Amino acid sequence: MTLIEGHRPLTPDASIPVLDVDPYALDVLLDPEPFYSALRDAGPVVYIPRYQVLAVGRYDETRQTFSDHENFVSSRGVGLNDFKLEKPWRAPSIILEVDPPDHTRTRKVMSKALSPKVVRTMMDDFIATAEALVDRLLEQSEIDGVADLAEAFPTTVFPKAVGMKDVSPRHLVDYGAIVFNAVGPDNDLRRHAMARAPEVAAWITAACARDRLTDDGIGALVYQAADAGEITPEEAAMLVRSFLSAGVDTTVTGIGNAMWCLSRNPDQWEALKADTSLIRPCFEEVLRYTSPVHTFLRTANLDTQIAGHPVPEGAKVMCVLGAANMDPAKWGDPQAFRVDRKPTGHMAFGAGIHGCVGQNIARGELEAVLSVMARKVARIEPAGDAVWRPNNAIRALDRLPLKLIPN
Ligand code: OVM
Repeated sequence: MTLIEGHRPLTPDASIPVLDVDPYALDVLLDPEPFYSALRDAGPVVYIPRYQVLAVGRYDETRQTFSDHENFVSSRGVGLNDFKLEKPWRAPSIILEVDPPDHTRTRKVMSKALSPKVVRTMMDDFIATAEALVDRLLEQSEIDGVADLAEAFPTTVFPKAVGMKDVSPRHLVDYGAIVFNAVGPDNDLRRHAMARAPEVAAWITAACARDRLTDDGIGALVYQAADAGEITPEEAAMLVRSFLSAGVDTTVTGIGNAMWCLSRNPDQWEALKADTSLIRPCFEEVLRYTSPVHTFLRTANLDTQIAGHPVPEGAKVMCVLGAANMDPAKWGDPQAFRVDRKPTGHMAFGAGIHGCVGQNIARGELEAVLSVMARKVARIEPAGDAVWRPNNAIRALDRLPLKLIPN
């Protein structure tokens, strides 16, 4: 059988509407909103011939499909490749690309290592790092919100929280981009990522070894779970790899996107400064409004249905989280960025048993950055056009020229 993008060819049920777009075309990745609305308008589930996949983008069906881990599994990969039919580019993640019961055991270890209690012990360092960084940035006439702030902050605090002895910000940021581009089709973005993968992945693998980690970080907590017999030492190394896969590029993107939202909506920055209880709700709104992880897929593991339409075993389903987060049927006025919206139920961290296990640490990082900035920065002004950096799964900025005006 000839595979299509590493999965089985799909003949969709005749009742399913066809949407003839390339969701991974550069112009779509750079400006996804028209695709999001076309996807929602076409139906509750659509067929995309270009990749022979189904796709969901309405809030209800996206949430439903994404949470239904029995019918729509992760163990066959969360990208276009079906791991049952094609060898994945790296050993599968033992928390992301796995189903219960295997998932349950590893998830428990990661949940404990990333618990609110553990994140509280990191907050003093997050705040001190944000203060030093923002003080430095306030002395500059112009900054790049991406390199100077969004990348600088997580690549300082996160490796320290993990307990990494060797840190290479470039390898960490690049590995994230590789991992997320890898879930897309065999396009230029994925090919460029794969060309760099051997070198960057080797660096990452070496950095996950127990003797490369201090004994007081969340990396050590994972190895302690191996000492306690909850996982094997090999599994501990794989779970540390998951920290480094999902913990850097995502928070870099969250901070960059927050700066984009707040620099383009000065009234919302004013509102935040006037009421700092809005800092956490503001970050949730940034996540809803920009969906840093815009798309993940699932694989139907048996003949099933979406919104009453038949879905055959082996079908890949694109779950377009960015479209669900902009569904007017759910949000009323999704195009408005409002720091007081409190968008409970947004899909930016996913949903169900695979919902982001690092969300507490992500919120902690953003709280540190935004609370320090709210104290020290009067205005965040655009100093040029924002440039997006296309990625098959991440909606991130490449450049964001800003001027920070001190209080
Ligand atoms: C992992 C992982 C977890 C979440 C996201 C992700 C594709 C990777 O465990 O490696 O990015």
